[in-house]
Amino acid sequence: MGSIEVIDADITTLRVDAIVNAANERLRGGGGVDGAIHRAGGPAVLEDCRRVVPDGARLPTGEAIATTAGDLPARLVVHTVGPVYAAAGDDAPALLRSCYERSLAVAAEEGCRSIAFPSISTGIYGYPVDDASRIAMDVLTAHVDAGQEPSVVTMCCFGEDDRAVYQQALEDLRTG
Ligand code: AR6
Repeated sequence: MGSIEVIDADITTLRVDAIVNAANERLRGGGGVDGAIHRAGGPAVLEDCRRVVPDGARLPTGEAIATTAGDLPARLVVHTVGPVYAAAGDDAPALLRSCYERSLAVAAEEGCRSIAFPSISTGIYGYPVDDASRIAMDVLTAHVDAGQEPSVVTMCCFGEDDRAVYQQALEDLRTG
């Protein structure tokens, strides 16, 4: 049986098979959780990012790709690119959904049994957290209910306010 947990934590501290990074299309680091992951993971993460997305290339929004986790306690990092809310328009929900789905699929290909997600797109990329939480929890509950790997799923919010929003979205789904 799988599980979903919503926690308030720094994702760089989690000892899971895969942590997901809310990256950008260039995959060269940035602010927010991306900056925290590169700082904690060290130069090996950036080096592997250069290998999987060479200079001049990009990882399309809604896609995901795995790299080493360097010095992090996780085994690997799955980088995904969330939609910039103001720019994505009507495509924003489908693109955000794709981030969660593709990250799960990449982690499964890598043999991961546990995975932790940050609140993709709701920081610098401006996605309203209420709407984002419903999409995220919809994908994650469907995945776990289908009995697929990675079966141990953590939604790792940064701050109690966000944690409460994601927890509520989970409970709303569970109670129909
Ligand atoms: N652990 C868990 N969550 C965190 C952490 C952490 N250590 N640090 C921040 N968050 P953001 P985005 C939360 O802005 O909106 C970067 O520059 C944060 O509070 O990191 O997808 C990339 O390179 C928020 O809830 O990602 C891109 O250019 C959530 O992570 C751009 O930002 C996501 O906020 C991506 O923007």
